[in-house]
Amino acid sequence: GVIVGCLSAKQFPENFLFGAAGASYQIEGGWDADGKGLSMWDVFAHTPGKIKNNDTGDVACDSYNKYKEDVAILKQLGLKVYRFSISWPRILPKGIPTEINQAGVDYYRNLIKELKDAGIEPLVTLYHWDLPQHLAELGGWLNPRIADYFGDYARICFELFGDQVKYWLPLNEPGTTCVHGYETGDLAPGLPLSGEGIYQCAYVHVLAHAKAWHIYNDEFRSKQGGKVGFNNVCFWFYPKSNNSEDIEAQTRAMEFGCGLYANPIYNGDWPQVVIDRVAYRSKKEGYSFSRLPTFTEEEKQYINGTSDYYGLNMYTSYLVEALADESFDSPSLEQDLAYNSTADPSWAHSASEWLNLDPPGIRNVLNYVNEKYNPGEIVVTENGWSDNGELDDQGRVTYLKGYLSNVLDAIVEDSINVIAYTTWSLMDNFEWNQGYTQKFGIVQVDFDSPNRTRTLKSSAEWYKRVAAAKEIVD
Ligand code: GBH
Repeated sequence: GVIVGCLSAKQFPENFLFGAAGASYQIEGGWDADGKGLSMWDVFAHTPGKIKNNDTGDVACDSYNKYKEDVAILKQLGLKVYRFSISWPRILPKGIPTEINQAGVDYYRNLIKELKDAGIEPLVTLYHWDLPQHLAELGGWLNPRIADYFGDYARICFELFGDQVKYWLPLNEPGTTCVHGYETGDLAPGLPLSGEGIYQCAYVHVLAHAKAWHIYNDEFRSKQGGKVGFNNVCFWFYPKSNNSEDIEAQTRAMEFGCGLYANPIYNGDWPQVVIDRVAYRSKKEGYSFSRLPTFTEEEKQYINGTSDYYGLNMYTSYLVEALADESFDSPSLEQDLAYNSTADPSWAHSASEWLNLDPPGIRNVLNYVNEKYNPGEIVVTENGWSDNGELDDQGRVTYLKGYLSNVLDAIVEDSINVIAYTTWSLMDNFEWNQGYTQKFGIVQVDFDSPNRTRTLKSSAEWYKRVAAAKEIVD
């Protein structure tokens, strides 16, 4: 027959959810309001010299008071999902279940109600780095008992909010905490335990995630019917040349980055490449054991298959070039990795040193994750661009257009089941050790004004049209 009409552009699926993301410490403020306990980020940011300009999240975007404005903006943009995180010490001031802070519970119940009334699905992260300080002092992510504390906290959140929440993510980016909190020490809790902290931290995160999933699965799934996903940051790495050393370096980069956390959850153990590499170097360094902890058979059973969807954080790509082993006198992740990573000179730069523009990278990662872990559903839970905060943010529009087109191609051409996308970030916010110097929002926040005035940027206007049309618009 004759096809009438014009060629239609590729469309996102009818029920695809467009949204935006944020995290408690980065936006809420109210750091000591109404009974909230201290988190390790309060302590870290209050320590002079840790954060650019000694900025803190004490007030941040003041979303503790202004959440209704945030929801109104999401609604105005026609967004259908909001990813936010719960501050553990706002619910449990010491992190332990003996005392529940009712004001904190009310805050999140009100936020969720506001979202639902606006037709917006809450996607809730239980932990986006603001560990109760009391638990940090008990050893934080080096202490396997934190998994038990996390389980108690997760259960309380499922009980308090699970009637309204269908998408959960227990942990945000274990990899970032383990590398920057426990290897280099430039993020909280600031422990430069080179070569050792990272693996113990990864081990405890995997156990904690699995515990939260099992608690939901055993005690809540049948009555609440939600999903508990695994969140992980996976960047894309290209080998710098076609020689076998660089191709092996690419494998190491993917397996020590993405795989270290995802493989235990989806395949029940660390990636073999990581097991072999850390064992080899540990032995040469004189250890009688590997710096990488071993999962018992029981733990392997317990952690395997503990994710209902994959929450992917993806921002950027690198080229990797293999380095040869030189010395064995100081354990470090850097030497375990044994590669140099650089950006291709043709990629545009953001305001963040680590973040460059390579749109095909996200399609590569979606294919990699889909083949390797077969996660069923994928939500892109973070993806975004930093600049200096200008309202006419054409760099961000270019970035989002490129990355979203590649997400669409992954859906349409590669048949990958991506069901939602929450851009990072709804608003400019506290960018961890960079303070307020790097802006990721599609909405500008005036940090000089006590009102923390919110103003839509060009990217927000553009994203609104994408969400309405369910296709990439100019
Ligand atoms: C995400 O991490 C976080 O989940 C989110 O809270 C954050 O605001 C957002 O990205 C933007 O940064 O100091 O040069 O060694 C993304 C992964 C890992 C990227 C740590 C920055 C530090 C680079 N991040 N990395 S560097």
